[in-house]
Amino acid sequence: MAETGIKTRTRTRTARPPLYKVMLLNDDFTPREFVVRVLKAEFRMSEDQALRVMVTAHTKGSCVVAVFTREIAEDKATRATDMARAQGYPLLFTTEPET
Ligand code: TYC
Repeated sequence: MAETGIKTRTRTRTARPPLYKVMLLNDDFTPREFVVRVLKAEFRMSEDQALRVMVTAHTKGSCVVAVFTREIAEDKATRATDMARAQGYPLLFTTEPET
């Protein structure tokens, strides 16, 4: 075959893993200060960030806390929810795929 002198190359990019949102759900029983404490402890938020997320969930029903790969999102949601269960609060963190 004739040499064209044109070189074609295919560059393979490593696929990024799908991301999952950790959601904070509102409830009528968990104290606001406790929600803030959990957000700071499990998601390394500042007082300011934690307050903002807590108030958003409180007024809108839910709030995105953070985005991670699936395993980390599920792990953090479970740990944060367990922290509340240990104190007898119904506070709930869930995960969902980012669209
Ligand atoms: N609604 C709760 C209260 O009035 C506080 C709260 C905020 C609970 C956010 C959960 O995700 C939540 N004590």
